[in-house]
Amino acid sequence: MSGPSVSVPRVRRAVVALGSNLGDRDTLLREAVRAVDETPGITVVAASAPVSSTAVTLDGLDPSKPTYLNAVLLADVTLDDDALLDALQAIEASHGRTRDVRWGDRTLDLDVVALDDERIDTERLQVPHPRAAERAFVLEPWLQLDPEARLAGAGRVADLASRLTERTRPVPGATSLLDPEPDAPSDHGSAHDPTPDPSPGAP
Ligand code: A4P
Ligand code: MG
Repeated sequence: MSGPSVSVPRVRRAVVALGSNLGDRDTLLREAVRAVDETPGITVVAASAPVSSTAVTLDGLDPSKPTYLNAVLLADVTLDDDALLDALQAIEASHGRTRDVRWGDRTLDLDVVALDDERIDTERLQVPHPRAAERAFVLEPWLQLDPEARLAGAGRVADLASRLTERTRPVPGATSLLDPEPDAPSDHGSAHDPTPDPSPGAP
């Protein structure tokens, strides 16, 4: 006779993209990484440093909009798809996220970029994220964490990033979002960077 069955939850590796262009962006991203890690069923294993990127709107790149900080985290997840999305949306909501305009300004966006090499296409969730392959602000911070990363159905992340004309910009002195917040006053808390936004494609 067999003993009681014990179900061990399957662990999936998630790639989650973070974005913020309103409020104290650096603090929002750091708090978001902590909140994701504190979620039962999610363990953050790595987080990139934030990078700066020009806002992409439905009309294209728009340097007149507040500049984004973007980052990527890697996490081990035992939640199912709906529970993962619910958890990320609850963290967005508790950090002031409102949904008014599609691709509009936001305090916090958390997108599932990849879940292992799965392809998911439901009403609520598309994975890989349908626009990840064309976004430097997703691919470049991901490459910080895993230079050999691959995106399901699209190939090497390094190859995808090298084909883009759009580039992100490093944030001076920025370190992994898992590191303690720097003590020194930072100038990257404001979405209006003191340095002018270079034209798209500028180094
Ligand atoms: N949804 C489907 N698939 C996913 C997924 N893989 N991850 C659904 C997360 N959500 C997913 O998302 C709308 C719906 O998408 C959700 O209800 C969920 O069921 P949302 O967060 O409410 O709205 P959104 O983020 O504006 O939508 P969307 O179309 O995913 O936006 P994108 O493509 O992520 O673009 N410019 C810069 N520089 N940096 C940015 O981070 N982000 C955006 C948002 C636009 N411009 C940007 C940036
Ligand atoms: Mg989103």
